[in-house]
Amino acid sequence: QDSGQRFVEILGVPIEAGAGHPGALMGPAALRTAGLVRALRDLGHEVRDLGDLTPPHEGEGADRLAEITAWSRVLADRSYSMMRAGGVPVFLGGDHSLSMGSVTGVARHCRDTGTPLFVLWLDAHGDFNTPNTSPSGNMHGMPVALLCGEDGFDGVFPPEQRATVDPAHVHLFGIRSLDPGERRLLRARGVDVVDMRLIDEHGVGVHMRRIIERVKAAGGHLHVSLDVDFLDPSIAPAVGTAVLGGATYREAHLIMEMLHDAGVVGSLDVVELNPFLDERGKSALLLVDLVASLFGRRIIDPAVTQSQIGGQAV
Ligand code: B3U
Ligand code: MN
Ligand code: MN
Repeated sequence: QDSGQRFVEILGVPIEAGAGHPGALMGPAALRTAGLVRALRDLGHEVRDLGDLTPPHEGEGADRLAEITAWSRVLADRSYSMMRAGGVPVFLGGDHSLSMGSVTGVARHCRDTGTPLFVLWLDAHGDFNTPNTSPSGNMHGMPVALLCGEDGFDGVFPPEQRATVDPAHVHLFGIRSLDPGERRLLRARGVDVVDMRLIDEHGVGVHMRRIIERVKAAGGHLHVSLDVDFLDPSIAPAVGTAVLGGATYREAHLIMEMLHDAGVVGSLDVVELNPFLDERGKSALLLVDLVASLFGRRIIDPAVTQSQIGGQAV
């Protein structure tokens, strides 16, 4: 599970049918332009760029649900085969509806291998709407509900292609915008929601440590899904659904560094980057730096050991 040892496979998923604003389909190109591949290679990783997934033809001109269904099926199969290949898959969005496919593929592989799957969802939003609760109808607000097996998504995957995530293994992090229906559902399903109130009171480190320890104790696979709107819009303006009060530059880097040191991350989505809304590439460049932190970039090897600060991970 150590992301420092295995090769990295990058797949662009230029989908924007799940979002309210066009532009996310340019996300993979912007992340490559910002130097994602080079940053990972400079850290000593073997990186295979698989290019972009091709839009499935069935989806074109159809309604958005049909389009996302077509993408999700193709992507889930691809994600599953990337997992079987043994690397760390990195999915570049594209809007957050892509996680319906990416995480389903990861979940199929974890089911095969008997590995407990945990999901860390870094986002301003809960993304736990269903077609019945969604105020907007936008599918990027629904992927976690689909992944947790909620009703209303019957057409997306045929039953035999479905692979769900236990809602008790989902950690939503950075949350500051929930719709009434999804808030009720999240509570009913027992999803762990680390909202901004908890982050302000305890700091991100306390909650990240708690989540990491849980995944480690279970010998689990952690899938990280990073929505650009997790970050404060002042540092990452390139997103169609910006919400004030997001993660700071330093909080975001600390999270990535802790995840790297824990060695539990087995797959990653970087989603919702809308380069049309960026300011001179600053959001794309920040995302590349965050991914680099997740894959091992650090300021200096820690000189202070764990025991010196009372047993907490350094
Ligand atoms: N919860 C709202 C807003 C939203 C969720 N995810 C994003 N926006 N990106 C909705 O439309 O479901
Ligand atoms: Mn969001
Ligand atoms: Mn999201």
